[in-house]
Amino acid sequence: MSSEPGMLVAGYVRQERLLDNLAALARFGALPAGGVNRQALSAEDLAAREWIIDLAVALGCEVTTDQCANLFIRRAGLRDLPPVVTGSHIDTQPCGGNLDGCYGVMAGIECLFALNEAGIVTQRPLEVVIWTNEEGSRFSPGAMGSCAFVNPERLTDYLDNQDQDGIKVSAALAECHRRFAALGRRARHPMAAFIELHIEQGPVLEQAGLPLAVVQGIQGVRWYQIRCLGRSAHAGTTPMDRREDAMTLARRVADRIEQAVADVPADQLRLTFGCWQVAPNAINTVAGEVGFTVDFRYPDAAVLDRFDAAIASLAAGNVIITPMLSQPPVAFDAQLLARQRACCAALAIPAGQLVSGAFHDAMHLAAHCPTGMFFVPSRDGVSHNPAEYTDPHSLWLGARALACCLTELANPLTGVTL
Ligand code: HGY
Ligand code: MN
Ligand code: MN
Repeated sequence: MSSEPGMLVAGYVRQERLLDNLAALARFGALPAGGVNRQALSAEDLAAREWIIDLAVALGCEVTTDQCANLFIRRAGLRDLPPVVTGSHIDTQPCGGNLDGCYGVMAGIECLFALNEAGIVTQRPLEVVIWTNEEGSRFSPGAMGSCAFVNPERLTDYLDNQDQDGIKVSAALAECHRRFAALGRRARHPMAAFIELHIEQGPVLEQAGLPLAVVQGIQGVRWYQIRCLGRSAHAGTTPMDRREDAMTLARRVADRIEQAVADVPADQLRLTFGCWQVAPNAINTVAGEVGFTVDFRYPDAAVLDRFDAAIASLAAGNVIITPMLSQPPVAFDAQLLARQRACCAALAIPAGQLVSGAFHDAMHLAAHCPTGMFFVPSRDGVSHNPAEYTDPHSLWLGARALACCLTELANPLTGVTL
């Protein structure tokens, strides 16, 4: 075993234990045909949180929470310094895979196992964080927990947001806090560094034949809700020229949005109209109201700003536009990236580099402390789908790189400085 603490701890990362814990987590909200539905602050999410809290306590960690129900699993250090932090999310899409977010959390837990078995106590404390509601599929916006941690004043903007059953964020948070009333509360606290390990969710690493990537940053994102208003009417009796068909209007608005980004290179365009509501949604009634969401991603802030202007120009009396998420592109910390690359080299793990197409909690943490990410490949580039899969060896390599990095960063006395 290497004498270097980071290499030593990486040597105790065990693939089978990581896979077993990922499989155990996947049982919370498992869908009969495969995949998981464990949406933010749902019963399945709370049950999974309880299981992870028990695991963390058995590892000798202290678990605390905050106003947005983020969970902080803390392994004490020799000195009361700002912690080195890892983590991700365990909430999923309505029909998601077992790895998105969950891999980063369980690999962080695996690093705690490895540290205990290596008998290493780091100078800095280490924390594994479960950020609340990263997906944003139940409650908008996504990455709510990490945003509220870095910007505590933003939570009040979200408390009245509702899910499709009319349940408010405030009620779901209250339920979670009741369930875990015994947990101590943490407010926003300084962090020495945050590293998130995540699946790539795209095809780049698999095409390059690489098991790992040091992520350079995250492209920007815009989410909008568009409501198109018409008048419901009889499908059989109403002449076409007497209709105010909200679906016809919605299709026109969507076409205008596509035209607004017609100059974006096709291989870089990421425009999605993912969620639709039609009222009254009856085969023989002209739609009275049609709502749909817009998700646009791009790495260049100027293009994102032009998109905002194009969307704003579509507003009218019968077209109501509500911004839901606006996040600029993020570049990760250069010194941390160098440290990550050095760990990959020391472990002889071939590592590529890329900018993330998906957003992650790291996009908010980058405003709070030096932040970086590792990616492992996604088979066929598929994610947000039960077919989401990464080969076990890459999952193991990613956890080893994370363990090495966290240990080195948490031992400032070994000459590692950020
Ligand atoms: O939407 C995203 O990029 C993330 O996967 N929630
Ligand atoms: Mn994710
Ligand atoms: Mn996701």
